[in-house]
Amino acid sequence: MSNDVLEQLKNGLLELDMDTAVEAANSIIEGDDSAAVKDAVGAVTDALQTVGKRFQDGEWFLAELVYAGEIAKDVMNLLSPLMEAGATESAGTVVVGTVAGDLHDLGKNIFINYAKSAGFKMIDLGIDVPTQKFVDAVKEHNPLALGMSCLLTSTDMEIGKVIEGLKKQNLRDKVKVIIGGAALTEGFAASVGADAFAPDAVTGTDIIKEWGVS
Ligand code: B1M
Repeated sequence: MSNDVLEQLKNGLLELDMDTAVEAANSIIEGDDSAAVKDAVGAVTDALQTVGKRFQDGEWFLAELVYAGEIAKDVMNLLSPLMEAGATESAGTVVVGTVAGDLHDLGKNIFINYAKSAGFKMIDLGIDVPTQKFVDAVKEHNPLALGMSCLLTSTDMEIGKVIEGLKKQNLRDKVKVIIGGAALTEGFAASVGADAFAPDAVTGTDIIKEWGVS
């Protein structure tokens, strides 16, 4: 795959040109190369960093943020089947969701796809997931790990609430907790009693792989 296609993909997002982005994603898919798909996911992530910066700086407004998110979602939906292509037997079950009040799901979905490709059975609770739904899913599925994604500083306290909810139901010792998303840090994870913070989906998958073998 040439760097031109990755540039085309990034430009599609940064120029809010859905056709260009989808065309680039399709030409990556035709190559049927999982390394190229990883590069493409990296290109989408880079472009979204720039989108976030433009929004933060007041250069772009909500409509542009929303449309860039839609383009990214369509592109990720095209790339996802190739990310899962390596999946074999189940390495364990992981329940994942985006915390209450938060509607961001692109990063969570990337983590889900990488973990699936490593053989994990992923139970996706979706976005805006209330505490009780996380706790009920842990009770129901008895997973190796519970994953929470959070991109807003205004919703990061939801993670502590879920961990407290697990404790109240005597479930905390039965499940590892991994968290990720732009609003979080390793220090935050330690402060709320999560077992790990994943700065990206690949690291997150490596962490749950370690838990799976220990
Ligand atoms: Co929003 N948004 N957004 N947004 N948005 C951010 C997060 C923001 C940083 C932009 C900014 O101002 N610079 C800012 C948050 C500021 C803050 O809280 N400090 C922000 C804001 C303010 C908002 C709104 C409040 C805007 C408004 O309405 N005024 C609103 C909130 C809505 C809500 O959730 N209640 C809002 C809405 C949206 C859209 C819906 C338009 C759209 C989301 C579309 C979607 O997800 N379907 C959107 C987008 C696209 C962004 C940015 C530009 C990109 C986010 C993204 O998808 N990044 C974002 C700017 C930024 O992040 N720099 C921004 C790419 C993605 C791959 O990265 O999710 O970090 P990320 O995931 C990474 C890792 O973090 C990790 O792996 C992924 C890949 O390696 N990871 C995990 C994530 N979760 C993980 C879980 C794991 C493991 C790893 O285990 C469980």
